[in-house]
Amino acid sequence: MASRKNKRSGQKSGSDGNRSSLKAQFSEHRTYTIPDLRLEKPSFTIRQIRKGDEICYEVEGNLNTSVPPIRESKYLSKQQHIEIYRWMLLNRKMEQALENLYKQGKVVGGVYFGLGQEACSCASAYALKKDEWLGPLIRNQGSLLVRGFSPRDIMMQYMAKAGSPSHGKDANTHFGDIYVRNQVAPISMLGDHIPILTGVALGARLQGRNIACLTWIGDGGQSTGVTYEGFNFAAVQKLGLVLIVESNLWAYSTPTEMQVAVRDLAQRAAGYGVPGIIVDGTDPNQVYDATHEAVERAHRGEGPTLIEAKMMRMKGHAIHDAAAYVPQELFEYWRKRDCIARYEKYLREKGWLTVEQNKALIADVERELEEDREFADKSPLPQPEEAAQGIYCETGCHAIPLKYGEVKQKTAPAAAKLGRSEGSLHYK
Ligand SMILES: Cc1ncc(C[n+]2csc(CCOP(=O)(O)OP(=O)(O)O)c2C)c(N)n1
Ligand SMILES: [Mg+2]
Repeated sequence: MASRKNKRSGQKSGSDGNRSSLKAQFSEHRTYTIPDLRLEKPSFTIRQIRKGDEICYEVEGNLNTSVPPIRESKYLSKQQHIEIYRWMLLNRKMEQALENLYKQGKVVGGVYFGLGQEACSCASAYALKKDEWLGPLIRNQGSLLVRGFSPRDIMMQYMAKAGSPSHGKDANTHFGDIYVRNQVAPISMLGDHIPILTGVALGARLQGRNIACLTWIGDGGQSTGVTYEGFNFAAVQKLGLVLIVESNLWAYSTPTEMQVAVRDLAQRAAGYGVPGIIVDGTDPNQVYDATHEAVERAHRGEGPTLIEAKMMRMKGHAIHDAAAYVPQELFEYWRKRDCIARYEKYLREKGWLTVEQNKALIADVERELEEDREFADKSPLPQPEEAAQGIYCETGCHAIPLKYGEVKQKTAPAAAKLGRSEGSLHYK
């Protein structure tokens, strides 16, 4: 190798200078900080073992630590705390109602649960402004509620009723609303929402607005190619994507340890050159504050943020999966960290929710759900001839109205022109 001067260190590199040049480069390495808002950092891992002919998992580490408190929010008012608590309750109780409907044979297809993840779904969607966009995953049913769909919409959709958002043509949460609620319909392909929401943010920028677009991805889904491609594009173009990685320890029956080499999924933010942050996904205040700050960053045109929400999927992949592969003590550990029970306790200790007020709030949620369940149950199935309606392009159905105004520029400004602000990347 020809000997040449190392630009940074001014030292000679080449056959005799390789070692010193490497040393010089390493000493110049930047370290990258991922803020971690958690008040507890669980110290255990899941290991695969063989018992005779069976493959199973065991937990290694300490599961007997005390439950962390809820962190104070820097931004939420008392009223907003109560609202988030109510959304989480509605989310959980609606899923319980869906489970019952399934067991009564009234659901078409499966039921997917966000049990234990309600704080992540509800508090993040709550941080979005009304005219901004979201693209939920199948477990983010809470975000649909926050966004203005009613439990009856969701129950009718699961029962494939004529009056459901997709008029009985698709199941579970495969529906959206691009006109009023600015919600891109979920599909099952993992990661595909990321380039789509990036595209929505680009569309808004072409119309002169820097908006936040919120979407979620699982620990498993974060490893797909489309996740990387979509997020990288958002990073380069400084588009306001807010990506919440739902780090819930399992991708179907695969523990996170067995499909990624990084310890924290937020570390991947460094590879995109964007800020990453870790929150306790069972703490609504942490989820809200981190999402709120990411939304503000999006408004300033500074680009995407990656938020890792650590929690646990408290049921199987879907209703057909008993999750027998999950060590029972993991469920016990996370049950003690339940987002709703802890938030209720937090609100009571703050003096913001008395026992009576809580009872009244629960009764109100149950009344709403019962009314909606009855309405959904009694509503008709579609007529056979409706099956072919609204499927193919009808006149005007491709005309998508501009949301934010006329297109102001033909091409998005390159990241370089916008200026890189390394200060916001938590480099030390
Ligand atoms: C591209 C793609 N690959 C595989 C699947 C099948 N699949 C659906 S969900 C899932 C596991 C997802 O795990 P994770 O991303 O951790 O999300 P979680 O279920 O934990 O919320 C798999 C493999 C799919 N829908 N799309
Ligand atoms: Mg997962």
